[in-house]
Order: sequence, then structure tokens, then C-alpha cells
Amino acid sequence: MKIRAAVAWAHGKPFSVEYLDLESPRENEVLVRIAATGLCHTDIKALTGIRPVPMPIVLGHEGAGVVEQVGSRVSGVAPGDRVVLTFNSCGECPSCVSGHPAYCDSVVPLSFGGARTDGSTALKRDGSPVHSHFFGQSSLATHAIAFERNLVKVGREEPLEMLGPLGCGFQTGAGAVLNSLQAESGSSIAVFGAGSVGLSAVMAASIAGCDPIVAVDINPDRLEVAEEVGATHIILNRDPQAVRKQVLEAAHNGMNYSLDTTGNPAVTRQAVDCLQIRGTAGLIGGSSPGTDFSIEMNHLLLGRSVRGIVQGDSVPEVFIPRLIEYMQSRRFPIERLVRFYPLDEINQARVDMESGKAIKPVIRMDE
Ligand code: CXF
Ligand code: ZN
Repeated sequence: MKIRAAVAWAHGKPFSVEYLDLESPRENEVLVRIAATGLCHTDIKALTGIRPVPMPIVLGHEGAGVVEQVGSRVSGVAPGDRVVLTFNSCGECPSCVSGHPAYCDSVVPLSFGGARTDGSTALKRDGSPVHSHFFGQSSLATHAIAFERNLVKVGREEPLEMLGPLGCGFQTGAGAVLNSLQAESGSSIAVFGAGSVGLSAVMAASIAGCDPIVAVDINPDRLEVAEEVGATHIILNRDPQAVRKQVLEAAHNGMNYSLDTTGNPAVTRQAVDCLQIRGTAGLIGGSSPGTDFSIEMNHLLLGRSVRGIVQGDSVPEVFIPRLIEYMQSRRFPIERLVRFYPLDEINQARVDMESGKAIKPVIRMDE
């Protein structure tokens, strides 16, 4: 079938919206008509080559839409079902079988390989292959092929066009607090970076009853949003020493928990430095391959820990419906973060995400 998609042709080039040919779904695949797809920094890192993917490729990994067709071996979803697309996983490795699919052994080929495991792609332009299956979806397009494993069926409670980012950015921030750290009521937390991931972590910290909830960012407008969605303290990140002092003042002897959403080694260091004894820092923002950060060793020795967290360690079919319930009870107000763009304006959406004007750009496919 003919679809419209945002094609990434080469590193350094903008997205190009074009007509492509999409194959029919194979026996274990599902064809989804996409309503809207969130733009995530990982898409832009792939577009610019910071995170290597084969080119040309259709990116996009925060899609939501309606099932149009299913392969012969698919039993869990049917045409007409509303679905959120999320990260893919193998279902067979030790992480997957123990309920931690975000740490799937095959996460890199399944997310960034640009093809099915047999090397084939689902997309063509004028007869030449275009890479597909980015995060098992390639959903910056009017239609996408996904697998049963990376689809979550959802109800009609919330508009579909709001739900795509639950499949990556929002579950990354919220899951870090609720699934990985399991922050207790009354515990203290500092969130470094008030983008879509950091702000969803702030919302989750508020749901968990954390106090104080400190948000740190270089952008005062974002700190204002952080305050609206649950931060009890906001700190402008200008001078690291001053920030450390202010964070430590917010809670006696430092924080129980901190999260670095930025992937910037200097900020990661700040997140570790603000921990109290036995505190835990979660590293949840991607950085370019090969990036290192340093820790003062005696600081760490006193029971502090640093852990990496991917996709909020979510089991998406459990966690995404839970986040939708929080949306319904107005405790997860993601509408405050979302800004919509038509597919033809995807490059503007990218500019606005990078400048900070849009916290979570979402591309609507029907405009
Ligand atoms: C990414 C973060 C970096 C590792 C792969 C998954 N999350 C989503 O964009
Ligand atoms: Zn993402």
C-alpha cells in the first residue's frame, strides 16, 4: 500500500515527507493506521547520526493508532482495536522472561537495526528498500507495521493522539520513579532536566507522594511547568556549586533519589553529588556512545548508588494502562506538555523541540 512518511535520507539532512510503499504485515505483524506519533530526542539522534542507524530509514517510536490488518499468527489484537506502540523486545532472553523487557538482550538490533531480524525491510521507494522497524514500528508515517509484542491495546477514555508518547518518553520518566526507584511517600527526589521525560518523572513523584520534589533546568519556562505539575522546589541550573547548595538545602543532608534526564556528564555528576548517604541516582537520558562521567569515589562508598534505567523498566501492557488511569484522574497531566504539528511540519517540530519551545511535539497524521 501507499503511505506518507517522514524519511530520513542521510545524516545532517532534514526529514523529507514522501509517498512510500509499505508491505502487507507478515504472519506475526500488525498493520496500524497511525493517528499521531510523538517526536523523541532518540529520533533526532538517529537522524543526525549520534545514534547510528542504517539510512534511508523511517524513524518514529511513539506511535498510537488503530489496527487495520493482522498477520495469520496474531491473536491478541484485531482490526479496529486502538493501540499504543512501544519498544520491541525478543520475549525469550533472561530479561524478557523475568519481566524486564526494556533490558532485552536484543534491544540494539530490534530498535536500531532498521529491519526485521531476517534483514528484510517493509518499506520501498520507487522499488528501492527504505529501512523500517525502527523500535519495531517506524511510526513517523500514516501507517506502520509493528509486532503484537510492542502494541498495547487501549480504551476510548483518552484521545488516541495524546497517547503515543506513553510508549517511550512518558513511561521513561514515570517508570523510573514508580517502577525502578519505587520512591516512597515522603522521600526526597531531584530531577535534573525538565523536558518531557523529567516532567513525567516530576508528575510520577507527585503521585508517589515524594516531598520535596526538586526540578533543576537551564530553562526558566520549563521550571514554571515543573512547578505546575508537582515540583515543590525549582532551581535554575547556572552555577553547579550553587545548585548543589540549593538542592541540599531542600532536604536534610541531600536527596534520597535523583534522576538525570539530560545525558550530559556534568549534569549526571550533579545528580550523584546531591544524594544523601544510601541515596540512588538514576541515569535515564541517552548520551552519545562512548561518553564517560566521573564520580568522587568516597562519596559513592557511603552506600550511594547510580543505576541506568531504560524505558522506566516498564512492562508496557501493565504500565501504559496505569498511566492512562492517572491521566483520567488528572494526576498525569501530559496535555500540558504536548504540542501538535501536521506531518508536513515535522522539521518545524524538530526545531521547536531543540529550541525548547515544544516540550513534546506530536505529529498528527491526518492533517
Ligand atoms: C532510548 C534511550 C537510549 C537507549 C535506547 C532507548 N530511549 C528512548 O528513546
Ligand atoms: Zn524515545
